[in-house]
Formats: sequence, structure tokens, C-alpha cells
Amino acid sequence: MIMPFQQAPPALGNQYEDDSVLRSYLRRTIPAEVLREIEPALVEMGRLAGGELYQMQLADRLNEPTLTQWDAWGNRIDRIELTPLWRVAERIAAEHGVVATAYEQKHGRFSRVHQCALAYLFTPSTDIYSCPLAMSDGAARTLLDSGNQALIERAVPHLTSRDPKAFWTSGQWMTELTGGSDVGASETIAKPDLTRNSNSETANWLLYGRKWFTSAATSQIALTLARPEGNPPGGRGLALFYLEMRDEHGRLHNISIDRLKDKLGTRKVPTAELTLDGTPAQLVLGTTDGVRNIAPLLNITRLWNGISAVSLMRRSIALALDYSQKRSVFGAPLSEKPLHMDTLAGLQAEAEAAFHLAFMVAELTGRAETAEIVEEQSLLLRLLTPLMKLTTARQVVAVISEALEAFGGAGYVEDTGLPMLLRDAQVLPIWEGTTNVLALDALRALGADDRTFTALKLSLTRCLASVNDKRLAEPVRIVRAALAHAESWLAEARQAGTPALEAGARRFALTLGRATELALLCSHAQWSRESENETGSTDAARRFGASGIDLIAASDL
Ligand code: MFK
Repeated sequence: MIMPFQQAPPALGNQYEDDSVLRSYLRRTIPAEVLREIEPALVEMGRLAGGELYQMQLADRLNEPTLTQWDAWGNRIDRIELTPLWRVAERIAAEHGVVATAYEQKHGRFSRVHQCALAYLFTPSTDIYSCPLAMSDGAARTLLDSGNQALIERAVPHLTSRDPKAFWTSGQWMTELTGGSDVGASETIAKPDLTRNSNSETANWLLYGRKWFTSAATSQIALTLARPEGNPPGGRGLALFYLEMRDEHGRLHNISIDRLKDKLGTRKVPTAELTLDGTPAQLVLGTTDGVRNIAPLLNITRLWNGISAVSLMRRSIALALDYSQKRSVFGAPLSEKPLHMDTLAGLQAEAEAAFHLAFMVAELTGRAETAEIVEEQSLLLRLLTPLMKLTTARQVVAVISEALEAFGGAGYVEDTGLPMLLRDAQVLPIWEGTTNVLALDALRALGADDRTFTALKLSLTRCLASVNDKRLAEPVRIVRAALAHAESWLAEARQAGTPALEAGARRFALTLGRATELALLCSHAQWSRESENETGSTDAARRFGASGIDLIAASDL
């Protein structure tokens, strides 16, 4: 009897043990005794991500959160039900400290890298549960930075709890109908609560307005912006507020959930449109400068955005590599087809370069959080955060698009679970600041003088100083040339004026982002060859260097 053809699906192993890039990076950057302590938790998260959680994710594919606005008796209830995967993800995130690790500070400045490694392993199997975690992490950071002791004591222990029953998530309600980028145009008004008969004894403002794109509306608290009555227009006239969504009976605090968004991807994230009609809230830090005061939250969620980007790249490549061994075409497995493997190596190079930039920002964030940072590194962190976010977000969409092609038609079929990866990735260049908004933010970070650019130049120069492998000579030359071109472009564009500077900002920012990635990859490749006798990162650096680093067009000026 002839056996019918059967195709084995792609499978995942332990996502920590199988990830040579992550493991090699941690060996280089984390002291050996710290790595020994944190590794069991990473192995366990890698096991979950490649095992139970991945299986649960596939089984949960067709489920979506639901909003029930009315009960059977005509009462407005606005209840959101999460999908089974998300309910499990919430518990696992709390128990494994996917937020808490950064705040427990068991390993000082390495705690942030440890946390980002956990998030990197956790994210791809949980359908963007990283969204509420990112916002909760950002809220904890913002409250701690604000120095508002009452709010710190009230909320931070919950945001950083490992007990699922005590764990809170936070929303980040910024976007209004007037815009997701131009937050200063927000129309929500804050009025002093003169009656003082609101439910929370500490709330002393009432918010009125519509929040148009509130991610993960199942959170317990939110940080949001509103304009105290009488304040001037623009971001300076906004204030940063803290609010709790429900009272002690579970009723929403004068908030109606108007509907859930019908989005291209991130379908498990219950993103809602909300109306605030006298919602009690507290000032976090003064009655003005809301945009500046919420910036710590933005910078943490932008770090999560980058970590999520590299984690989704890694997931798509892990699946494509496994499939290449299981899928035979023209008489041999795809893994023996030079062109197929050349294509996957190109994706791997892109992902590996992105990985080093995302984790560099994690390292610098860890330094800032433990006050182990010098001024040059602070300037660098402020610049690299938007550069990293915008660069990795563009890379993940391109990488996953190509990775789907590596499955042929199966990559285009929903019940493989693969198309969802592309739809989810497409959010990463949009939320937390689009590519253009972040390119302009990078210009703002550079300021009018040379200090920040010099900080980047010094950092990359130091990074390349130890790179002497002849095979890396060409990528090193490419970094130096791109940096020099970017520097001369910046000087000329500043002379030419704001329109020229802004028009070229995206190409300039991507050039700096990609050049920094290449420098970090070269430096790691040199270390890996010397310390581990491995040449995989060298191959990746050579490929990535040849894939277009300097994107500043000759016609820019
Ligand atoms: C997978 C995980 C990802 C996480 C998922 C989370 C889901 C959440 C979904 C969302 O909520 S998406 C919505 C996120 N929204 C944004 O990211 C807003 C995008 N727009 C910007 O970033 C604009 O550049 C900005 C709103 C900041 C511009 O507003 P303004 O009013 O023109 O502010 P301005 O004057 O540029 O800056 C005000 C102050 O803040 C300045 O300081 P000074 O007052 O001292 O001069 C700025 O330097 C400072 N500032 C702005 N951005 C900063 C910052 N400081 C530090 N870091 C930054 N990033």
C-alpha cells in the first residue's frame, strides 16, 4: 500500500537552550556567578515558551476578547473577557516576575537585562501579552521617578508583585481622537473635585473626555493625560494623572467602554475606546508638563517594543529553520538547498544585529535605574531608545514577511498560526511612536549641540577598538563610513534649516540605528570567536554589513 504524503509541522524546542544568540550574549555581558543564578529561570521560561505556552497559543488561535456592555437586567456592566491564553499568560507573567525582576534588583544593573531576557522568551508564545506588561513596567518606573510617595506605596507593590492575586497591570491612556502622535492636542479635561464625595478618599480631580485607543483595557489602573481647566493648549498644559478603573464593588469609576477596536493584528489585546465622565484621578506630579512627565513610561514601553521585535524575529526564524529540516522539495530537505539557507541566513543576520541593539538599550536602562550611569551613557540612552525602537520595528516586519515565504503557501494559511506573526509585528512600527515620530524624537535627543552625537561616536569607536579579525574589516569600515556620512549630513542639514533636517530624519535615524547594530554585532563577533571559538556572529556581521547600512541618500541635501 502506498502511504499518503504527510507533512510534519514546524516544532519548537526549549526556547532558551536553543537560542545561541541570547546565550552567547548573556555569557559576554553578565558576570558568570550572576548568570549561574538566573539561568534556571531562563531555562524554565524557555521550556514553557517552546512547550505548554506554544501549544496553548496554537489552541487559542481563534479566540478573541469579548466586551459585554449590558447584563440581562439592563444594567451597564462593560465587562471584558480575556481569552484562555491571556488568562494563563497573566498568571505566568506574575509568577515568573516578567515585570518584577527589574524592580527586585537582585542583581543590580543586570536585573533589567535579566528581565528583558525573560520578556524576550515569554512574548512570542503569548500573543502580545507583552503589551499590558510593558505598560505596567512603564507605570512602575514613572511612579517611582515621580517621587509621589503615596502613589508609589499604593501601586508599585502591585505592579511588581509575583503573586497573581495581588498583581496589577496598568493602562497607558494617551491617544485621543485628535491624534496618537500629537498628544499635546488632547482634549480630556480635568476638573477639581469640589464635592469630594467620590469613592476614593484620595482622588481629587475628575476627568472628562474620550480616550480613543486604550490598550489592554482590563487593567486595574491607568496613567493618563488630561488638561486641568484653564491650562494652556499643548503638551505643557496637560498634567499626568493616576486613576483606578473600578471601585471596591468592581464597578467602573465613571468610565464607559464604548467598543473594542477591530484591528489588523494584536487581536488578543482588548484595545478599547473609552469615555471618561467624571472619572476620579490623582495628579502624579504637578498640574502641567504631562508629556514630559509621562516620558519615562514611553521610554520603557519603547524598550519593550524593541525586545518584542527581536523576540518575534527569533520565533519566525526558529520555526522556519525547523521546517527547513522537515520539508523536502526537489529531492532534498530545504535545509540542504543553498538558496533557501542563504535566505534564512540573511534573516538571521538582521535579527542578530537587532538583538544586540535592543539589549544594549536594556543594559543602559539598567545602569540608569541603579544610578551606575555617567553623563555620556545617559545621552546615549536618550538617543538609542528611539533609534532602537524605530530600527527594530522596521526589521521585524521585513524579517517575518520573508520568513512566511520560507513556508511557501503554508505561511499564508491561518491555521498554521504563521500569518498572525506578521499581523502582530505590524503594530510595532506604529504604536509607541511611528517611525517618523521617533526619527524626529531622535533629532530632539541630539539637540542643537554635538554632545549626544559625540557620545554615540565615542561609544561605537570603543566598541570597534578591539575588533581586529580580518573577516570583520569590511563591516567595521562600513560602520565608520556610515557614521562619518551621518555626521556630515547632520551638520549640513542643520545649516540648511528645519525642513531639510526633518525631511531626511528617517534615513538619518535608520542609518544610525543600523550602523550601531553593526558595530555591536562586530564587537560581539570578535568576542565570540576569541572566547567561544564560534564564527556564526562573524558571518552574520559580514552579511548584515552588506545589506545596506548607510541609507542617507546622495540627494538628501
Ligand atoms: C510590545 C510592547 C509595546 C508596548 C505596548 C504598549 C501599548 C500602548 C499603546 C499606546 O499607548 S501607543 C501610544 C503611544 N504614544 C506615543 O508614543 C506618542 C507618540 N508621540 C510622541 O512621542 C511625540 O514626540 C510627543 C507626544 C512626545 C510630542 O509631544 P509634544 O507635546 O510636542 O512634546 P514636546 O514638547 O516635544 O516634549 C515635551 C517634553 O517632553 C520635552 O521636555 P522639556 O519640557 O524639558 O523641553 C521633551 O524633551 C520631553 N520628551 C518627549 N519625549 C521624550 C521626552 N523626554 C524623554 N524621553 C522622551 N521619549
